[in-house]
Amino acid sequence: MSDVSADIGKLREKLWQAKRVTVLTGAGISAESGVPTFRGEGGLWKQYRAVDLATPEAFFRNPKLVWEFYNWRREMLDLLGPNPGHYALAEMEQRISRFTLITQNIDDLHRRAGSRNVIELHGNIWWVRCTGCGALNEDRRVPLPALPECKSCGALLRPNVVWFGENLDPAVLDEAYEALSNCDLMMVIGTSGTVQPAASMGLQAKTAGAAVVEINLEPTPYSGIYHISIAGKSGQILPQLL
Ligand code: BJW
Ligand code: ZN
Repeated sequence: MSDVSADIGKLREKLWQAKRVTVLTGAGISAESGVPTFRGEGGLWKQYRAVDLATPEAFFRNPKLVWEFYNWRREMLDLLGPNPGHYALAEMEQRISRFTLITQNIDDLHRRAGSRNVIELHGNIWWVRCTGCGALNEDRRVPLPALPECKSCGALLRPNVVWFGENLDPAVLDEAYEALSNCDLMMVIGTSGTVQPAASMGLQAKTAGAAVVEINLEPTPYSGIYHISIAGKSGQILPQLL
């Protein structure tokens, strides 16, 4: 038996014995759906500069450019769907009484796969927020106008996502910390562990006493620190846990 299959066996045992499971996902879980990641090969931040597209300063300097970037991603996501990794996590939620899924992804693919207890740390690309009155609305139009406007006050809308230098919603963060501080098992899946505060969450769960297991195609700064690190594609590994 290879190390990977032995580790999958160990994880399977921990998963079905755990009373409370928390999962943190990143762009890697959606890679097998065809959604580009940020930092790997073909990653968005290899092609585009995050400071030009994913900061509040960039948006106020050139909202049209930032909206072009998000409209392009909305068009792409509209044509893509969840993969076996998303579906396996949705199935686990059905079978494990206390199961919380924390995601950094804005793509909505976990919900589309059937996950319900989802904490979206970085927001959701299908929601827009008014820069004037703050109104928050789901808006599935593809494409949106080049500079979409608020129906109530006419001000410019922005994607309801968290850019660099912006605070995460404190209520959302509280929910995430509650889930990771009180679980027996935390799975950290498809994230490079470079963006804070999400990057520290696995370690925080470990400090609080959870077994922490990473699933990633590549090693990350945390691979040697977590209890188990499984090298491989989440869409292939997660279904084997069911
Ligand atoms: C597979 C796979 C397969 C591939 N199967 N695996 C403390 C220290 C240092 C800096 C900071 C700090 N605290 C805050 C900061 C600043 C900043 C930060 O962390 N910077 C670092 C880069 C240094 N953080 C922030 O600004 C955050 N705000 C904040 O903390 O507020 C307080 C504050 C304010 C002001 C100053 C200081 C503090 C907000 C961060 C928001 C991040 N936003 C983005 C864009 C969201 C919208 C959008 O999508 O457009 O979120 S950036 C981007 O990175 C996106 C992602 O959610 C996030 C994480 O990326 P992720 O998911 O890890 O993807 P990748 O591509 O990096 O990795 C993919 C992984 O998958 C790889 O490992 C592959 O191997 C793997 N993989 N295929 C399994 N099939
Ligand atoms: Zn408004």
